[in-house]
Amino acid sequence: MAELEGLEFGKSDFVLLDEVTMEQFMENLKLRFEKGRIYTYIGEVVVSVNPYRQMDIYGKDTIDAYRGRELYENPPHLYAVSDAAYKAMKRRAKDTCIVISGESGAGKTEASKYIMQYIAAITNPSQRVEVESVKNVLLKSNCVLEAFGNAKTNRNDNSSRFGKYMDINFNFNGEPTGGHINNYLLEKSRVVQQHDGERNFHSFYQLLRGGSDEMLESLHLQNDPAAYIYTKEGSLAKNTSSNDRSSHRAVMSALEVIGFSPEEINSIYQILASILLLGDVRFESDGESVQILGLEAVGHVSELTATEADSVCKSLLFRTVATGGGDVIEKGHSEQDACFGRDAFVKALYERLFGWIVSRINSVIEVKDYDPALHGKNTVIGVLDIYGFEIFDNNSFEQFCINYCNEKLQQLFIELILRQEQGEYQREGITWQHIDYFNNQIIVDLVEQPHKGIISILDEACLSVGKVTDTVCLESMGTKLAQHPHYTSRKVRTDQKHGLCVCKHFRIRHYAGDVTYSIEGFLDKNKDLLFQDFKRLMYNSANQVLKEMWPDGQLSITEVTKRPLTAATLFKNSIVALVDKLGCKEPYYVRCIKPNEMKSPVLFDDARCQHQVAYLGLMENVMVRRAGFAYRQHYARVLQRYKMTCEYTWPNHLMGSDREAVEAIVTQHGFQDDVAYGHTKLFVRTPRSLFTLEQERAALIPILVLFLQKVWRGAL
Ligand code: AOV
Ligand code: MG
Repeated sequence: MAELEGLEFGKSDFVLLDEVTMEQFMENLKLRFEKGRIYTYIGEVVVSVNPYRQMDIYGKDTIDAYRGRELYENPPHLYAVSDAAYKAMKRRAKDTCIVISGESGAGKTEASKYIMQYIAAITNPSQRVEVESVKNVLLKSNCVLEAFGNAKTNRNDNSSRFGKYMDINFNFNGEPTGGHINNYLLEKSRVVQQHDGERNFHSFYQLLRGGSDEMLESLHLQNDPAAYIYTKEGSLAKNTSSNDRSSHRAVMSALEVIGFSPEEINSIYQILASILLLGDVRFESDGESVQILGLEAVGHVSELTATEADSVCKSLLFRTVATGGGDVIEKGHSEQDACFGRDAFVKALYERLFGWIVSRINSVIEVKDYDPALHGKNTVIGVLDIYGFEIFDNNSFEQFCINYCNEKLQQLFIELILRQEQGEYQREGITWQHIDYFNNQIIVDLVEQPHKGIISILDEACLSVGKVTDTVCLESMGTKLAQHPHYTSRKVRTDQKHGLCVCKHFRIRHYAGDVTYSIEGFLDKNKDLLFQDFKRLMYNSANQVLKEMWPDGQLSITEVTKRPLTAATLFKNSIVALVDKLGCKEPYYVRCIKPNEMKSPVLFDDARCQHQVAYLGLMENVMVRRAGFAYRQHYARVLQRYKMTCEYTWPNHLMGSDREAVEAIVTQHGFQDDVAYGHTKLFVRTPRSLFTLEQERAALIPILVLFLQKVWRGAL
């Protein structure tokens, strides 16, 4: 309830709209944004609009105001849902999760950081050292993960290019005892190529701009991103250099605090340097064989990776293959294959580095020696911050995966919101009416169904023996999915004279809008082929950290027979597991909205916002909340708040139970037809009734204050 905010700030809960129309919804959202009220509820769901400016609402005072309070006691805030999730976890020993969704740049990562800061601030009042250190690592890990997993895109200057799900574990006292981070599909293609106006991962620029002369010299690097192919394009981005410098210091110190050893930190930067240097290695063919141009760089790479220079050259130029007869031969690459091999190697180096950093952080925060018999149930709050829905000018395999992931999360939202409502009514013994949603299951099926879905068709093409090209695969998708209402293949005329048409694109009608994907590169990215020679090269490194990242390099070529799962299938499996994990927790939702494309703090682009409200299903969310009962509250709470409005309950009621006392209040105000009595809670159908009570209470407060003043002065 909006008791702490005047009506000039609009309605603090969309459920309180006079009518549930898109017009009223948007009017309220806009008004609140313009008044600097970036959070609004739909029941327990927080709708957040990115303010694109620093807000003074995250300080210690605010944290204190929200600590331990109920949702409606304060203006809407991330802190209120964080507290609700924390209370559910602590009081009822429930595993909970906070799912943050919204498109790229809508504010998910920032929200996840505020949520974690809040949880850190309200726990461990006794400042126990081991708890403080867990909290510290959890908070510091953000800085490291963002450096290595985020990049400037055209949508967001600090876009997460990986998905993150973080579990925070608590003991029976509600103190954090540890945690675990799961990361999802890092967009590794960015290491070798970036779109116009975008950058590589922050880590490269931070190193090149922030590393000391001594450090750069030892890594054989120059302090200029423009000097390297992989960072050249992104080096032009404005206003980034000073950030890069200060971030480098922050990352170095975070790595230390987390507990990375100096050798480990050194290895991380040696890998980054090797990647930059490998980018500058060229190949030249004289028609017979292929040579390396840039042998100096190769020498540096071999030094930095603690491998033999000859072996590095060999891995770049040849691949070892097992013949049918069991012989092993070395096959020289074509120039094109050598480039392909190098890029795959560089991408894998970065991906494994990232994965290793995550697992290293996990090893520090992992809950050790927890004995439930001794310490009580170990409960969890999960925070999900995963890449948002993306539509770019050119959409590729990565966007396909990211958008599929968002379909799955939308599916979960639908299921949980309905399930939660239904569950609550059932528990409280109340009948309710069903509301229809647009169910996006049909799109989820289009992507993931066995044998028929897009991923299956891609996998089939990747596993077939003959060389299937992207376009052939697309033809096959076009045929198999022709009848699907959410799928179209787009033909492009390539030969005007003969009228030849070739399919290059396909379009999926996603729940959030139509996205046209370019098929080019899909099969390669899905196959994700990396020549075994590179794996062996790294496994044989004298650097233990590097070796640890490449355990599969120990297999000899004759042992490598099984085809690895494709990238899309691995991703699908990880998302299915994620959804299962979230599904069995009590969910809290933050739905983020991006107000404009210009990163402006004052612009509210009506059309863009309305589109997001529509596809996030927020209107339906309000309707479900209202069709059932807009408000529900424990009897004791209702009584405490409104007892002054009823002669039978003020100052104390003499009825048998709180429920009977609440019935007396409701009857006195004449809205008994608008409520239902649950086993433990009062359910109110329309906001109007609640308003009546609120108004009456507000009118009585000055009288009450006068009354109390008189009592204090001894006048009564
Ligand atoms: P995202 O996580 O949703 O996008 P971010 O959380 O990175 O989006 O937000 C993008 C930018 O918006 C941030 O870098 C801030 O400048 C600004 N911003 C967001 N929330 C706030 C806030 N509460 N207060 C002030 N500024 C904010 V992506 O990771 O691209 O899907 O993959
Ligand atoms: Mg993000």
